Amino acid sequence: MIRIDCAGKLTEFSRPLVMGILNVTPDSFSDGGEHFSLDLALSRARQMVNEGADIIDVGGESTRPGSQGVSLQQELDRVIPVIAAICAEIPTPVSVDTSKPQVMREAVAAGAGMINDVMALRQPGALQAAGDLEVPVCLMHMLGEPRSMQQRPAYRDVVVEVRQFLEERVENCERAGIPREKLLLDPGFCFGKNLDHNLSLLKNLGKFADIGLPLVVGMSRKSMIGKMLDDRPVDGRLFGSLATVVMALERGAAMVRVHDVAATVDVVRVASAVLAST
Ligand code: PT1
Repeated sequence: MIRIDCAGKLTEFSRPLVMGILNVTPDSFSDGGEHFSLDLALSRARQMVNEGADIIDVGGESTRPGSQGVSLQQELDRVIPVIAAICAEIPTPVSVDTSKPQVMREAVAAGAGMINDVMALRQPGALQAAGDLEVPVCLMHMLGEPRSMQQRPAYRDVVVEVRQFLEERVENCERAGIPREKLLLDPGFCFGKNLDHNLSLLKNLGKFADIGLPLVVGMSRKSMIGKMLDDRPVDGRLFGSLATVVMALERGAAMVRVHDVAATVDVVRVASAVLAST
């Protein structure tokens, strides 16, 4: 049983959750700036909910390799109206994909029920903000920063090091007054990892299970899928992405962060039926 309390939207699930990605960035890799107006963002959110999304992840700062950050004001202008509009209309929980404490605060005030931070609350003030807000937090591993993280990432043992990092961040959260029960963990596929690192993390995802916190994974349409398929462009990566979902579920993932909600919900339903059988 998976349990996540998103600011009063208590969700108990007997199967892993599907988090639908809503990028509100003009340069986003998979929606080409399509979802920039409030109306388009809202209709995309509605569509993902109709397709069975359990939670909508709203992000205004691209974190894909090579990208630059955006200013606080820019990020607020992008995500806050979208979160407010979704929360006013749709009961589905919303998470905010941000590393900035002020964005976390305003997003939760606008109705967001979860924080998804690729920096794992390492920005100054982020631990404090998340502690004050009392919503669940997804802590993700990233080596370096988006602008340069893919320049020769190196590990002695990627699985051990990512695990150590996440456990350390959990300790930091607990010391800052954020209870363990509020935390989810994500190994951060393609965040300062080469293909071998990513494959090793996926194959060994089960080694994170005994930390005892729900695992989130995001591989949807990422470069690691493209690399395994002769450099297939983004729009041809759905089937490969679904294969990674099955393998992550088999290894205990509690939540998958994806663009293609309808397809992923079918995969999750079928895979979890098999996994629940005797
Ligand atoms: C993720 C994630 C995220 N990914 C969580 N949040 C992104 N919790 C944004 C590429 O190499 O995995 N987990 N928020 C998107 N980031 C990337 C990174 C997108 C790399 C694409 C690539 O293609």
